[in-house]
Amino acid sequence: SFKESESGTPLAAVAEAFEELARSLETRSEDLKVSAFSDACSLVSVLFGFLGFAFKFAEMEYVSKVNDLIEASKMYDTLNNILDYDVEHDTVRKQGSHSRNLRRVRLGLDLIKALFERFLSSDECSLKEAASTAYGQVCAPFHTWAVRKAVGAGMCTLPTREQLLSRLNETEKSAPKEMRRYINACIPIIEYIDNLFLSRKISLDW
Ligand code: 1PZ
Repeated sequence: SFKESESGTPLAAVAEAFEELARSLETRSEDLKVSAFSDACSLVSVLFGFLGFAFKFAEMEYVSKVNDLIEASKMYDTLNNILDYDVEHDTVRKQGSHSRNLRRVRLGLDLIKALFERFLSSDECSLKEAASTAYGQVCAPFHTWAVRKAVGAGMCTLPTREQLLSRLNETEKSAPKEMRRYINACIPIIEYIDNLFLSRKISLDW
């Protein structure tokens, strides 16, 4: 269950966590630690609770990938170490590998970023529209037909924009600020993760 941070809302807590991660990347220009990264990612899963029962499966899928990275943090210090291991063993794209799960979690972060961007682009935009567009852009290209169909059906069960905001303890006035904080913090983090693959000549078309 969600523990309220001093800043109050779940969205603010998520924004805070990713800002801290982005800062560690920027100021110490350090390799991202597996533990710091997976901790921030696990915080995101609180948002699923506000989307309703149909997204239980998406939540389990996301959480299992994040938990795998938390598990990996016991053996690997940095995300670079994970990639090094999988490159050496030719398991980067192998189902269940830490590198593959990192790639999946990164898609989840990007999905939320795209959703917030849609959400901010106009207050006419319903949650269902915003989520469908974001999913189509970010995740659908990498998902099977069956998964895309299931997600499409689930979209119809999403709460309304107003319901979501009220469940998140936000308003049309307060939410945009937190969403922007998350979007801005995520940009360098997503870029950093993509570079872990690209710098090793691994394409991102999977
Ligand atoms: C607020 C967000 C509303 C938008 C809702 C969009 C729902 C996305 C539903 C994703 C369903 C994932 C179904 C399973 C997909 C798997 O086939 C793939 C590949 O797994 P592998 O073969 O590597 O084991 N798994 C994924 O792509 C992981 C997807 C994680 C994305 C979760 C969304 C995170 C959104 C968080 C919202 C709070």
